[in-house]
Amino acid sequence: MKNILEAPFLREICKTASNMYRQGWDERNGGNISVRLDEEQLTPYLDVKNVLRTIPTKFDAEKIAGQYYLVTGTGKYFKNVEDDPETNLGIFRISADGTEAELLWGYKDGGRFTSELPAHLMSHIVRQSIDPTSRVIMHTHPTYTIAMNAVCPLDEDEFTHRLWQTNTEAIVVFPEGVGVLPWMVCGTNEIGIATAEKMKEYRIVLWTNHGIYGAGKDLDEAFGLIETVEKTAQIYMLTFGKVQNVIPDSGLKALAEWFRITPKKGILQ
Ligand code: 2HA
Ligand code: ZN
Repeated sequence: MKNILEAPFLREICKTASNMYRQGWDERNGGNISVRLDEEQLTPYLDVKNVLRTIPTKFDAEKIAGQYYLVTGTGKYFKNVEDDPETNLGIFRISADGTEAELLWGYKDGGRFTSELPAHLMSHIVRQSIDPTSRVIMHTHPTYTIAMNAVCPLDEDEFTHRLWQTNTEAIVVFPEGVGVLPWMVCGTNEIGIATAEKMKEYRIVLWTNHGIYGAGKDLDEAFGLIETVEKTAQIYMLTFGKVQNVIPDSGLKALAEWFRITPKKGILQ
């Protein structure tokens, strides 16, 4: 067997967690990441028949039975993932009936997957059904996005419009807009269901007064989406109350035409 610590998927999640920590988005145990893996990616490193232990998923994940996931651990700090992946991360398969995670590697201290697993797996189910190449769900606490959400109406078209008006690349990177959930208790199946419902339309979902969810085909894409929202929100907050120039709707339409993208209907006049 090859050394799993050298597997590209592990190196990449370690680098991503460190990078997110350095952005200041993942204080303490804030944030969580899940990556869908293929059996063929794992077999050079692991005996996938060797289940270390099973952990109840506490919701019905039957739609993704048999799938493999690499997921950050509950209570674990992004700051520490790179130095000790085997304690801070786990790899498991969803059992045939969808009620258990069959642990194959990681959570070495007896730990378990993130408390936000329902929101992650329910979002994976939705995003895969829209785009079979979708593999990553990322949750984090980006400072300026949370600040902007606090000073804007919860209306997602209004929020999306303000982002698009602030930064030229915003409409190009997320033409479908940004979903916004009202404040809810985190870690519950309810917030998981609400997040997944938004994921039918959006790859980015804000949790009011909490953080953001991003979906992508790989870690770079999910990170890049969140990074673009955060950069835009930073500009919004730095200029809040003193704005002289925003991109007019005619300009946003011209961008959409030039980049051949279809912005969400009903936002531009
Ligand atoms: O895992 O971010 O939403 C810590 C969190 C919970
Ligand atoms: Zn959170």
